[in-house]
Amino acid sequence: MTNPVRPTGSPPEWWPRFSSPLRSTALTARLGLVLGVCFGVCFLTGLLSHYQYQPWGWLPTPAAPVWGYRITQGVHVTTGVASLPLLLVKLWSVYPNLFRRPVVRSITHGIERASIAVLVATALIQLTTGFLNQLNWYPWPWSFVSVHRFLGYVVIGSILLHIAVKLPDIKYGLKTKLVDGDVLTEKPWSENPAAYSNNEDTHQPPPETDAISRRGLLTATGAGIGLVVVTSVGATLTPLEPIGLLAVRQPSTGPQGVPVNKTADAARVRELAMDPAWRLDVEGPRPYRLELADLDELATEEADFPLTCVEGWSVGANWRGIGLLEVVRRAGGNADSSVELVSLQPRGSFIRSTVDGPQVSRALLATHLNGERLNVDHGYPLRLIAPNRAGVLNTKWLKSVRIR
Ligand SMILES: Nc1nc2c(c(=O)[nH]1)N[C@H]1C(S)=C(S)[C@@H](COP(=O)(O)O)O[C@H]1N2
Ligand SMILES: [Mo]
Repeated sequence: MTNPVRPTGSPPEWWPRFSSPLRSTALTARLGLVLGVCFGVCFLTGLLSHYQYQPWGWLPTPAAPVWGYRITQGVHVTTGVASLPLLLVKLWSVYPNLFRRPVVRSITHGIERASIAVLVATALIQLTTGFLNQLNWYPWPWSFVSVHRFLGYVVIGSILLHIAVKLPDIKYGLKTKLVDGDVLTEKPWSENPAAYSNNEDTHQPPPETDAISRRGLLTATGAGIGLVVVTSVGATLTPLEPIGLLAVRQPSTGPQGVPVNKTADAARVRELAMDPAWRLDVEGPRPYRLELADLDELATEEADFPLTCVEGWSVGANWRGIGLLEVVRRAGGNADSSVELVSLQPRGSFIRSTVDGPQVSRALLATHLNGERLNVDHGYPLRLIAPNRAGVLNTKWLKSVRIR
């Protein structure tokens, strides 16, 4: 059997340094397959959750299922996190190719190399910035959402190109069967050197090393992925919370069993929110105001809507409040109105949001969370909570409702 990845360039003298018996087309192809699936799922759920975050005007986000955003964003963040160790191991499995000379052997080969450079660079930036975002850390000056979305298209585009270019190698690598004991290659090197594509230049068997075994490598890769996933997913799956080392927001860290991203103090809104003279201005064809004393009487609707942050954490929660539609109707609007909600918070990116379409009929202006009056950090005296909606769009500490 000929190996289509057999390199044509001659290896440098020190090439044998890279002769790890673990690197093979079979290993790289399998890692690539798993990584490709992870990236694909991550991309699709990313598109969906971006749509839920910034829907097109003519197709507002549905209100059902109420946990929709929890699933799309949860899967997006989890597959993204799992991709990071996988990508590192995959790069390790091929990086000796960086040292092949000449660097560019033909125009097509040059294009292929350039496309891999774009793929590796954008994938690494995408995964690390996404990971830092999940840790609620934004140490860069650009707008995360637009850059992340743009890079998503670039990464997926270059993956498709990469698959097309490497198809013969991928087919060859995946054809190599698993045999018990030796996980990835049918035969030892001496019987089938072609399977060890990166070593064949030396025409010597791989050196005896006491390095990690192939099975050990796979176990370590799996364990690495398991570790980051399991320690992050505690942000979504409550039973895993105690081991959520990478889950920065956990239910038990916030009042009323719900995490808080921005406290009333951090938002400089505490005084305004606690003011007994608080009023909600409802602006529309028939404007009116609600006072604190009106809220208790009106807040009779209950709903179980999860709260899902774009950073990936989420919790199920029970809310009580006033139906948004009722508030809108009293001011002369209806279920087709576009409703803008504005916060008392003086400054910040998330001080207003708009509810459109099916969510208008299901959203609540909440006064209670998990059976208690809202804690000021959760938006006392009144906050928006809507089904199938990103956390950032559930504006806290409301001051006005505008029907447009
Ligand atoms: N006014 C205002 N509302 C806000 C925010 C904010 O910073 N200011 N943060 C949003 C974000 S990012 C999330 S995830 C949810 C979190 O709600 P919680 O603090 O009650 O958990 O509130 C949203 N509402
Ligand atoms: Mo958030």
